[in-house]
Amino acid sequence: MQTTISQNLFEQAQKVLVGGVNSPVRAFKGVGGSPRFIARGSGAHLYDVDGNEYLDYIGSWGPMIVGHAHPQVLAAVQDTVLNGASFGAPTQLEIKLAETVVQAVPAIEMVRFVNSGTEATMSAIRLARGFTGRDKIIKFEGCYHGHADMLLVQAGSGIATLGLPDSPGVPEAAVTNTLVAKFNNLESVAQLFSRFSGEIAAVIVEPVAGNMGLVPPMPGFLEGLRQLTFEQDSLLIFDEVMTGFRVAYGGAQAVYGVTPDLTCLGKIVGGGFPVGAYGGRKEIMQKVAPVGPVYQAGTLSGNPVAMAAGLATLQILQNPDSYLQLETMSARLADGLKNVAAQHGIPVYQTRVGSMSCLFFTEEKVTDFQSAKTANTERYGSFFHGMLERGVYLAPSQFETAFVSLAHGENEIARTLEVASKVLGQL
Ligand code: KE4
Repeated sequence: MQTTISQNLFEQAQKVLVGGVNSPVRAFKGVGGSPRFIARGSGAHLYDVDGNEYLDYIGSWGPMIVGHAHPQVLAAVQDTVLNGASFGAPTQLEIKLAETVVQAVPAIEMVRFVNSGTEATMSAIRLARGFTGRDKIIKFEGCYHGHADMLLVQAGSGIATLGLPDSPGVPEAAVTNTLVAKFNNLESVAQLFSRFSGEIAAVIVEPVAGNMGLVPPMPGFLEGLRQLTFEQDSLLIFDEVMTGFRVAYGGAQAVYGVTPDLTCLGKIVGGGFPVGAYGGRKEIMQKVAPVGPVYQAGTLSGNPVAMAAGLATLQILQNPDSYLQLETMSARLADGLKNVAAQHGIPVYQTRVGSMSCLFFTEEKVTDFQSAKTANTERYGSFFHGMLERGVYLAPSQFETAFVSLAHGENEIARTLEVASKVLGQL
């Protein structure tokens, strides 16, 4: 595969863009090699600057669930942007998308749009602290909620721990109130609640973990978090930036039947444009400025062009067959990959929830970050490059999630499995 232009662009990019990218995972550090520079996307495919075609399982890390350059989304964007890009004043489009979100997610009675998932989770935590008057929060090892200081925290040793900064530049003081528990381990959460009873404002969790590879909640885990937070007068925050409108139109809370107090959204709700959102019960949301004292603001929040892209995307997803198709194609992909790996004697652990899936190169059952880390990242890297060379673009890290879109049909899945069989046969 010829990638000369991508390589030249990568060299040029690294002179002015840190690492040549605007988000670290794109630099291929997790798998080696240099990234492909994308010229355009269409449906399930990406085309790089050297003219190579790829079947895309990143989908911009989740947003492109209806496929790239969907005509309805493009038309909505074009119609809107012709009237101007941004006004810094309210527009009707913000009401329309807000009403659509409120209608889709019963736990969201009121919503605030922001510009990224990071802003959504950062604001939801500030709101939870303002609403409860408490400072501590619980997050889970291996869950990622964006790069706000208080969430860039690694677990220390032991099961239930005080957070330690996960990045230079994050002062101890910023994470002193961040407690770290283990995903799928209610005991580790109960320990923190008994140790810091009355001090914990909220538990924030990816209801389906998508940032340590894909790790589903075990039966009872989310229900247990709901019970513990209820008993302790703490808020339960579902970070559905990745799962919102992804695993179901109503998100993971619709799949598992657990109702959080606050929900964070992103990715799909912007249809590929920079949109995040947080929302929840009216009595909580009323604490946010300008109605309440909890301050949060944003120049481009509710940007009309982004609202139009999000609205058009959700309107396509409202077609009742959408999630059936996503489910069918994703199951075919996941089951197919598992079978092909078995045929070649490669130990893998496959996970899937809706149209999110992950092929862990380990023989362990993956239920949390520790077990996810048993995966053979070298072998994943070889698999990734073998697939990329043959025109299938997977996540450039073992600890990410693969996404199927409505544009991935039978032919696309069959092609993927055919290529995977060749690549796994050579591992
Ligand atoms: P953003 O600030 O990147 O829009 O959203 C942060 C975020 C929050 N919550 C969850 C559950 C997320 O998955 C994310 C971002 N996801 C990563 C993918 N693992 C974005 C890709 C990237 O960092 O470039």
